[in-house]
Amino acid sequence: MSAANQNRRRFMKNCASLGLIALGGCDRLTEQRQIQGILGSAESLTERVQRSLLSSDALAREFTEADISPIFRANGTTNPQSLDYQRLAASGFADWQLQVEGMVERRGAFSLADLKAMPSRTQITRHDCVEGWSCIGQWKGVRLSAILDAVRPQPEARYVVFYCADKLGGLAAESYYESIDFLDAYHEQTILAYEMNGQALPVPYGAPLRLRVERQLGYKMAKYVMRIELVESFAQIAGGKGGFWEDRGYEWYAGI
Ligand SMILES: Nc1nc2c(c(=O)[nH]1)N[C@H]1C(S)=C(S)[C@@H](COP(=O)(O)O)O[C@H]1N2
Ligand SMILES: [Mo]
Repeated sequence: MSAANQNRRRFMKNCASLGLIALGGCDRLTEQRQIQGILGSAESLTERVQRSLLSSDALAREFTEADISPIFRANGTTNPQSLDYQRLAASGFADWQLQVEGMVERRGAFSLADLKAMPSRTQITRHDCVEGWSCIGQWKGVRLSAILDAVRPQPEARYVVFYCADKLGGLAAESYYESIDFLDAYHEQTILAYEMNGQALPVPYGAPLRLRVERQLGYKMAKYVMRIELVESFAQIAGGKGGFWEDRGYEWYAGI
């Protein structure tokens, strides 16, 4: 599918979720040459459409327990190979700590027990992978906003970067990483999950801690999060595009 078609498809999906299809607005819009040009060229169209039309606190759809997928597909890395990770996993992550640093007033290091004592949220949501499959699961985790409140972002900080324990299939020298902006970071459904379907988060799904940022595609949801850094720009990190897959051509804003 061409980039223009992909953008158009995503635009239509956005319109559907905004209820615009019923008004015929999207079809008519996309028939106009000028608009098609914009759809084809502007990578950040989705971001601009969503950010201008949706309120920043709009919730992703939530489901019921009956909707939970009997088998949730595990994708990408399913068991990080590094000795450090293997050692942490062997002791049930008792010695693991989440490091939070960068543009913060007060650096933080949080054990799993620390995180579990902080404000949490439980949600049943649909995970959409860019490869075209979806699964519904229940996630419980610490609200990212609670972590940010604890470390106090400096005023210049613009992005939250998540560094993971895995190097995806030996594909790259650098570890998997992702980034989101503060609109998503403070969103009610943005959590660092330590439980899935009522149990401690299993290794294939990102133990001990994985990001859920429910209004975006699966590749944003960093698993095996070890360290968080607050930055003003991600231009100097790895390939400079804000994420492992972004450095390989995926869009940074993966809104659905
Ligand atoms: N650290 C890490 N996070 C990752 C990946 C990965 O390979 N490594 N894959 C991403 C992709 S493409 C998807 S679809 C989801 C898969 O999450 P799941 O295994 O819980 O289905 O994790 C995302 N986060
Ligand atoms: Mo994915």
